Amino acid sequence: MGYKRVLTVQDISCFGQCSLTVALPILSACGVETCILPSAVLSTHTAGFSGFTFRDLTEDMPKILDHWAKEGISFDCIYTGYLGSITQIEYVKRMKSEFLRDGAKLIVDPAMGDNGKLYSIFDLSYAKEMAKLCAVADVIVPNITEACYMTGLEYRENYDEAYVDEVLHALDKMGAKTVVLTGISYTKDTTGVVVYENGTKQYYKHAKFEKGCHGTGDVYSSAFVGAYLRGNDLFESAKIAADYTYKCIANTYGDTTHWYGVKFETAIDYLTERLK
Ligand code: PXL
Repeated sequence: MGYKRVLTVQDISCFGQCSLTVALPILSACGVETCILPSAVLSTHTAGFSGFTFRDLTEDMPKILDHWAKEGISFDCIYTGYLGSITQIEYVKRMKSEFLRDGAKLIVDPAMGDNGKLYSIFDLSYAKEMAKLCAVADVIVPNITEACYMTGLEYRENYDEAYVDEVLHALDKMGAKTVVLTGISYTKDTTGVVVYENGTKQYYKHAKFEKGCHGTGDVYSSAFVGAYLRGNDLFESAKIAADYTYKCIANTYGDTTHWYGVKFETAIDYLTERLK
């Protein structure tokens, strides 16, 4: 497969182990050249902290893109996460048309909500625009909350396979042909990921911790993109990312002082070993 170059676009939460402070080290550990475009700089992430600062970097984006265009810079993959504004969604579309090499992929984690709610800075109009971006992406990595906000489907906490089929059908109708749907749990003790590709679906499940941890969506997506760029197929990449994320949670669980993120560094050796 050779040495790949990825651009990841998401925020810098200076404290809190999410978005770029997770994606950059994980992708680098996967052996992928990792370029970044910060969407915003926050003092902390927004889930559980109050009074955080938020520097929106929307205005810098076109200038950075203009410079890259002049330099002839291009990527094997663009992977987007938490964006700072609706305008940035438009800039990601520009990135797709100008900076992807032949055969390169746009992978979008819509990163805007969890547990049936949008994160504090987002609203329905953002979700609507995100749906349009997901419609033109090669692969999307939503959770059920994000899928529901994008498709207008009712969010359910408890569901069966028929409901997940409905979600996949709605995403397909929206234009998303390849979906890695995370956090799919049919029993109290298990959770997993559904990979939907060319109209068929595969499910990988593993043991579930009683409580969710913050930042696991970003850990999962980063490991998924890293494994995929290392030449694994979609389902194998989804499994590697699930097993890695599980270990990160296991290494954090029970430490009540570490409520804001997961200790993803403690399992990096497991991830690199899996990719050998
Ligand atoms: O992990 C998703 C995420 C990323 N960035 C910021 C966040 C969150 C989730 O709350 O607040 C700033």
